[in-house]
Amino acid sequence: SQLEAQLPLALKQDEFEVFYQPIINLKSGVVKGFEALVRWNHPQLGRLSPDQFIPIAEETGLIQALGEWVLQTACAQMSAWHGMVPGPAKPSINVNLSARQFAQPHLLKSIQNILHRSQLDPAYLNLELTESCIFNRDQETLRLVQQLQELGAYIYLDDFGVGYSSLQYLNFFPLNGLKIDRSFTQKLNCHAQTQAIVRSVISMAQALQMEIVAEGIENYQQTHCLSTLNCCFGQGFLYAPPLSGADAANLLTQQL
Ligand code: G
Ligand code: G
Ligand code: MN
Ligand code: NA
Repeated sequence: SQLEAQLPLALKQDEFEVFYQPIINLKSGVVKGFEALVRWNHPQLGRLSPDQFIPIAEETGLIQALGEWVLQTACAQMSAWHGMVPGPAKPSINVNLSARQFAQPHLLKSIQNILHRSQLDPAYLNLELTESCIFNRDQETLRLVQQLQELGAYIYLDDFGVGYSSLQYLNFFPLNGLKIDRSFTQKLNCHAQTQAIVRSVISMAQALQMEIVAEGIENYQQTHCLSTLNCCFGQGFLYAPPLSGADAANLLTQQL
């Protein structure tokens, strides 16, 4: 396809941009951190969403270079923001890793280098994996998860609830957090069954000492419901869409 052919040059020509969606403490309203979400500012087609090019980048192998660029950009940005945030309440950065990226042999070394270059304290880096990243419940994959944690980073399972054997992953991998998929958040108000499922997911995550972030919060009823269910953190259009770096920095500054 046309996009496939343009992707490598787009990276060289700096056409990608990282946006930052705030992750909010639902009780206090304070920004806990941001999820980094990449966009492609295409010279003819305008701003493209990752759904339009991440799958292509995965197929062609460019995801390796693009993924490293996103990680480097997001870590350097957060490191710079930490410079302007006084005190211990520093925001964290969540970065998505695709399956192919996770499978590449130099991932650990590459993240180590990025942390070193950006001078970001690894305790503020959360890596969001999908089930497809950790589909193989084998010793090699387990070791990689542990090594990333030994670097000081935290491992989150993204889109929780939309896969098909999630509980097996929780049992096998020492995960630090769960992101509850927005399809659950969106049904919370009107659907008692969804509430029951989310309630049990949250109590299970708490028992496993995992942090929980609800995705796709669009109204206060959902926030209220999540708070009642002891979900501490969330993100969604109610609070903010993914923001440009400049807008995210403004939000942080206002909060000081
Ligand atoms: O915000 P939104 O439309 O931008 O994101 C759509 C999807 O693309 C989400 O599922 C998100 O996890 C994924 N995504 C966004 N940025 C990245 C990225 O840098 N790397 C990977 N692998 N996926 C991303
Ligand atoms: O990693 P992941 O797929 O979960 O990335 C989040 C995606 O969800 C991005 O595409 C982002 O733009 C989108 N998003 C963020 N907040 C909301 C929301 O409140 N409602 C909806 N429908 N989508 C959201
Ligand atoms: Mn995500
Ligand atoms: Na998600």
